[in-house]
Formats: sequence, structure tokens, C-alpha cells
Amino acid sequence: MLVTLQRVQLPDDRRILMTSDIHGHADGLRAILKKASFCKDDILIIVGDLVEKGPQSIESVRLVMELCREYTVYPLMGNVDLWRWEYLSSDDPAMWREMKEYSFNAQYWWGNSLLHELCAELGEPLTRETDICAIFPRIQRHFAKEMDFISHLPTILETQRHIFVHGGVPHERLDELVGTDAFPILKFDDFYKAGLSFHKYVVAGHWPTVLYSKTYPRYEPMIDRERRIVLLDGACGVKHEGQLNMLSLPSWQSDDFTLYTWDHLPLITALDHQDPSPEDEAIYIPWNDHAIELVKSEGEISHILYHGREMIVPTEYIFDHNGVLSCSDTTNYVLPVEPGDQLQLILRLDYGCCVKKNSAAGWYFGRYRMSEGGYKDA
Ligand SMILES: [Mn+2]
Repeated sequence: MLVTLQRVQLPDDRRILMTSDIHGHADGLRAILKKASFCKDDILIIVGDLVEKGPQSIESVRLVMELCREYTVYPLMGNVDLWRWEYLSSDDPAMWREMKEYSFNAQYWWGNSLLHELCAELGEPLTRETDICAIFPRIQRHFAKEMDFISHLPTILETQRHIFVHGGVPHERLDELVGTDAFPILKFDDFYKAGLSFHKYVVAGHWPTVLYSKTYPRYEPMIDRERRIVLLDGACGVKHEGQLNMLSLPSWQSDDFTLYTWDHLPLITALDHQDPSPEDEAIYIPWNDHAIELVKSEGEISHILYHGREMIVPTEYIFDHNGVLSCSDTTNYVLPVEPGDQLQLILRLDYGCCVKKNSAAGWYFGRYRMSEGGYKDA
């Protein structure tokens, strides 16, 4: 697929909402739009990756199609959307078999896949025994509208002050990019690290912002006003503790961003005060650098070495990655907490809780009340 560019003059004084990487979370998109009081006067920009990872891939596509009919919405292509469409529109049985294989991997990691959803809707749950050559033409007929919608999503949206693109752009001469291969634009990994600066704000998704956390993990968008880069991806669907991020501007002329977030984690109310640990002692283990050494396990917690520094992690987060002992995303950071704070519960241990507060993850050792109203001493 080749790069397409959509240029739009946004009307003045209308709120601009931007989000990305919904990844099969239609309920999350509905909830975050409600939080933002989304209405007909608003302009919604969805910066790609509607499908895979979450449990509602096809519903997410249909929701966005419906939103496009009723509201002012500009959806963009994501690399995963394109990737899925390339398979789904293919006439090559080898591609169909490849997608089937991928879908079992996806199911292993995330519990779902787009293909599982499509087959289920046709009343033929996907199993190892599924005759993919029999079902694929039926999928192509039944989901023709949704596939057509995905195939027409533009790669880049340019407005008066913003450039929206799922992965990133190498420069602002957008006309030069039109007609080139869309893949490197959609899957511009680690776009921020490329060190680029722009005149217009480039608003991208794709690469979870948490991977740029230097101390403790933070899932909110990154806004670099100097380099004019805005990154939206809160790792929704990619990580259990990830979130859907939405930024709003009162109008396209404004730089005054407001953040809305959604995740599926249960809410707890903190009952105790907790002082934070020093930020310069905080360690974050991201999933792209997760090799560890085990010092000792003590039941539900383990002492490990990460780049030579000792920290405590939940034992259940330790896993073998192709023979390398590794640890899932975690941190030793102790969050600042006040009684009455609303926290999102990531993991509950007798030792303490892994929680999120204002998009930052860390430990909380105090007492709390579950949203159901029960009490527990930590
Ligand atoms: Mn992506």
C-alpha cells in the first residue's frame, strides 16, 4: 500500500480530540468519548490501529464506521490495520494459513485475535482443525464492508497546525511521501528516538510512551513542544496495565492539551498516606529490555538484579524468554499516595499492590477499599 495524504482545513473554535491504538477496545473508546463528553461540535482524530490484541477488533472497526457517519471523525491507518487488511484481502491460501498460525500466537499472548472473532461471527469457531480455505472466502464476503473501510483509511492527515500519522514521518515535505511505501511510515518504530523536529505538531501513536520512561513507568502521552511531537500510545491492549489516551484541544489554534484516559483495571481508594521513594532510585523494566538475574525468591516476591541493580518484583512476573530469564514490565518505584486517592489496581499481593495513579505505575503498601466496598490491610 502507498502513502495517501488527506489535507483538511479544520473549522475554528471546535474542540479537537485525538486518540490512537485502540487495539480491539471498542468499550474503551466508547468510555473515553463519554469521559470527554464527545459531541457533534467536536472533531475526532483516530491515529490508527483499531484491531488486534483486545477482544473487540471487529466491533472497534464498526464503532469507528458508525462514528464517521454521525460525527466529524478522521480515522487513519495503523500498521496493524494494514497488515490485517493485506491478509484478509489476499487471494493466496498461503497467506490465509499464515494468518491462521499468527492468530493462535495472538490468542496465546492476548487471549484474542481478529480472525478468531471473524470466524466466531460466522458461527465457525477457529480451531487448529478449521479448513481455512473453506472459511476465508466466506470471511471476505461477510466482512467486505469493514475491509473496504480499512483499506481506504489514509496514511497521513495534515491540518493547519498538525500532522497526524500512526508511526511517524521522516520530514514535513509530505507531498514527497505520497505514493511511497506506507509501511515505514505506519511502522516507524521508536519515532521519538529519531531525534527529529518539526514546524507543525506531528501527532503519532504506535510506540508506547511508557518505553520512554526514564525512572518509573508512565503511560500518559508525551508532548514535546520544542520538537513539536505528540505521542499518544498508552499501550492499550499491549500491556495489562496499559491505557487508552485521548488528548483534546479547545481548538486547532490552541496548545492547551487536556488528557482523558481509560483502562480496564479495577479502581481502589487509598486509605493511607505513603511517601514516594526517591525518583533517582526508581528502576523500570520495559518489555524491550527485560533480562534479569534472580537473587532469591521468597514466595510471591523475588529479589532480582536488573542491569546490576537489585530490586523486588512479583515472582509471577518472572518468565523464561528463549532461555533468558526475564521479568515483565515492572518497577521498584513507590508512588506518592494520599488517603482518598483513586488508584487502578494492577496486581494485588500480600507484600503490597502494583497500582497506577495518574497514569504512573508503582507500589502502594497501604490499606485500601475496593470499589465493591470491602476492606483489606496490606
Ligand atoms: Mn502500531
